[in-house]
Amino acid sequence: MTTPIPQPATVPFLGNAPSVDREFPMKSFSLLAKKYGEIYQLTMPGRQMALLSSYRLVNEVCDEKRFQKRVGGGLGEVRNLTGDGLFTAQPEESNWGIAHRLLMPAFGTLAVKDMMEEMRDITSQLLLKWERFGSETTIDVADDFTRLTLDTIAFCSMSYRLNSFYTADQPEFATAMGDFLLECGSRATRPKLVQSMMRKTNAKYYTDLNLMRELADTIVKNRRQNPVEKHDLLDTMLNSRDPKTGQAMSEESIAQNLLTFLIAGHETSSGMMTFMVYYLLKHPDKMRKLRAQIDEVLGDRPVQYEDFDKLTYLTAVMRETLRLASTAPIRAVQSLEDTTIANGRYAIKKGTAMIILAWELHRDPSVWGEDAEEFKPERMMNGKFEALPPNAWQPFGFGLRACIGRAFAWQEVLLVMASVIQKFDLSFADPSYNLEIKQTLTVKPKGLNIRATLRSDRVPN
Ligand code: MNH
Repeated sequence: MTTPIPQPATVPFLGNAPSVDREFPMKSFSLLAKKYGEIYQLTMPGRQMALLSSYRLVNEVCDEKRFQKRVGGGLGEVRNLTGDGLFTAQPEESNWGIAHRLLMPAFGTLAVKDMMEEMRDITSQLLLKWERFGSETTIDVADDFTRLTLDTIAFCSMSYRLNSFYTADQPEFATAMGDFLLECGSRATRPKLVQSMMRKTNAKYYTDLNLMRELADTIVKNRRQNPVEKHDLLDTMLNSRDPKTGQAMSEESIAQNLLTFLIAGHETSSGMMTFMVYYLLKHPDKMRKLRAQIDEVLGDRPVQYEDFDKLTYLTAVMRETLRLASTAPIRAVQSLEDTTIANGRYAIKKGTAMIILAWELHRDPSVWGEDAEEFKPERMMNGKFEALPPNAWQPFGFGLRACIGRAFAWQEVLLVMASVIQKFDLSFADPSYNLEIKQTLTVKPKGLNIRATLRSDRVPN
């Protein structure tokens, strides 16, 4: 006998929509999880979803023989731009396999290692800006990290300089992308009829979309006509063939994947670095410990690839930051067949959206203990990370559809954070700052302003 999945009371036409905060759905999902437990369901306009919070249920739906990625909601809207590109492809779409096989080696640790100097080029722009600003200027960290990650992925993937550090506002392309992603999230919560009547909003949505699409098309065409020596990701996509089918990627698919890298590869990493700054400023003892290790390993010289393995505490801080603050916190899978989960307890229909709440998963006391809410990088080192149960820590997703950019993001964050902490003393601009979160497709701290002062105890490099 199955038990009904708990569900808050619904209202006519809107279902459970009134229970979900439009600006910050994740907060509502977490509050509902506290009230209804490890699984509950919601009826939203046009779809039904089950939300999972406990380790045991999430681990069960990570079984790829029974469940696979679902592209719906906000991610489904992103398809208007990126189509069947890697991130937004439906499981059955063949372009996913072609791009995946062709690009996996290009995103592997060895290939990413070769991008170190390009990443350093952009990092040095951030360091110089903060140095020139001096300790009196308030820095919007999320903003500058977003400039950095967007410029880095554009430069590394297609040798294109967005030059975001040279304008007071974000460049046109970055603004278009930010607005587009925000609107994708909102579209997913609106009834179709309401959406169709929002003419101004829709016009702007497609203007933003076209601006991005045109830039990507131009870059692909230019490169086709003017080949370069450099082996960046664009070069790989233009000139390699899928080892399995022998097929090349179409120009459309290349443009869609370039845009995919820009989308998937910037907010997640910049949000991660912003949360890291927040947690370190909130825990000065951890900041001191991290600084001591960075000084010990690097002294006064710039960080090199070979140093990363020795920066064990930095690695632990990164893992712990992504545990407490997974910047891509909401993902969906669906069952391949009608089934039950939790030893036959709950019935799940084929195709129902099952939402994995990483925010809750990463706080499950059965895995993380009673101090799960606390920021403790020590739990992520000295063999403890490797000993975690499977799928317990999954900020990068899991299985076939896990993040392809993990090595890229990891190297970028190591480089940037080691350099920043080596060089600057950071402090809250407002010492009474309390964490607030801004949600788009990803999450990041809202209104986190800091000061960066060149260290007085030494002048590195
Ligand atoms: Mn990334 C998929 C998180 C950085 C490119 N990424 C995913 C998924 C998560 C994720 C979670 C799985 C989504 C799902 O199941 O629907 N990604 C992150 C995080 C960071 C990150 C937390 C940084 C921190 N990602 C990056 C970077 C790039 C990138 C950097 C590109 C350079 N990610 C992708 C792509 C996919 C993906 C592409 C889709 C892979 C696939 O489905 O084949």
